[in-house]
Amino acid sequence: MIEQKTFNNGFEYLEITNTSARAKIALQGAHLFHYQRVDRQPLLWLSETSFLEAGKAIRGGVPICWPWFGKHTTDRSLPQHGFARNSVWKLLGVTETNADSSEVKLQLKSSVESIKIWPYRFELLLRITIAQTLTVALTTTNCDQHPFEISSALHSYFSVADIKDVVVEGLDNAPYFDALTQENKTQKGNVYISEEVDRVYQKVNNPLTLHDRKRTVQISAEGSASTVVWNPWQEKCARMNDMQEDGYKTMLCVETANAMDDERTIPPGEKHTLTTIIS
Ligand code: TA6
Repeated sequence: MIEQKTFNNGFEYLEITNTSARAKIALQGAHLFHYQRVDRQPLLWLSETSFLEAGKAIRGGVPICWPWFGKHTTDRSLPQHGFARNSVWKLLGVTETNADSSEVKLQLKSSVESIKIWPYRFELLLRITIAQTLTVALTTTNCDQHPFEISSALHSYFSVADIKDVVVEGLDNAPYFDALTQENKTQKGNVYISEEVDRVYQKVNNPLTLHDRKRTVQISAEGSASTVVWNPWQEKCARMNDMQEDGYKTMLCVETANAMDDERTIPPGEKHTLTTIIS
């Protein structure tokens, strides 16, 4: 079942329910901000103080970072992580393949406004499959006469019982850029979080496993060779106006990306799909 709902301030979202799970997707940013299997705790973390209003990115769920990841390389006045997550997408439709699986399709096309920011014609299609497994697939189509380069991320916020107990397995020996020290390093063993972490891992070509006291989550990717791991920790969290003071204790971002060395160039008329599969 799918229902179109609105918060009191007019912020529109979709609520999808089937025999597997319940999910909520804001039309702004095609932003999945809730996914919960019928027999489980919510999979995705959502800040208790997140904005849920036009023009402000939701703090949590799966933000779509596109057509650039991080700060814009030349124009700092442009929004961090691109404009897709602050744009209102169009619902193309929902396919209920069967009782336990629903596929929601949303579209964002280039516009006069977008071309002022990023001078290319494009079409974005997001397919979110709500089932026992959560799949988010972002397809970029180059509708322009010129090739363009994108960096992007499905910036997933995972809900965890206690960040101190979390282990991320599968990044052993992966090179990464440490955004905090601006240094290139190599991961040794599993990833543990006991301070602010902001890392872009490269050469990631295997599923990752997030071990949490509550559960184990497998994160697989297609069309991606980079993964971002982020936790703001205490000080940065306290400075964020859309994150509760102790929010860092119960979340971890593990983001399926095309970031830094994994940026993608798309020729005219061609497509690229970035997919994260979470089970
Ligand atoms: O994915 C990690 C990161 O790039 C961090 O540097 C931090 O800025 C985070 O994204 C959140 O960014 P946002 O623009 O959503 O506040």
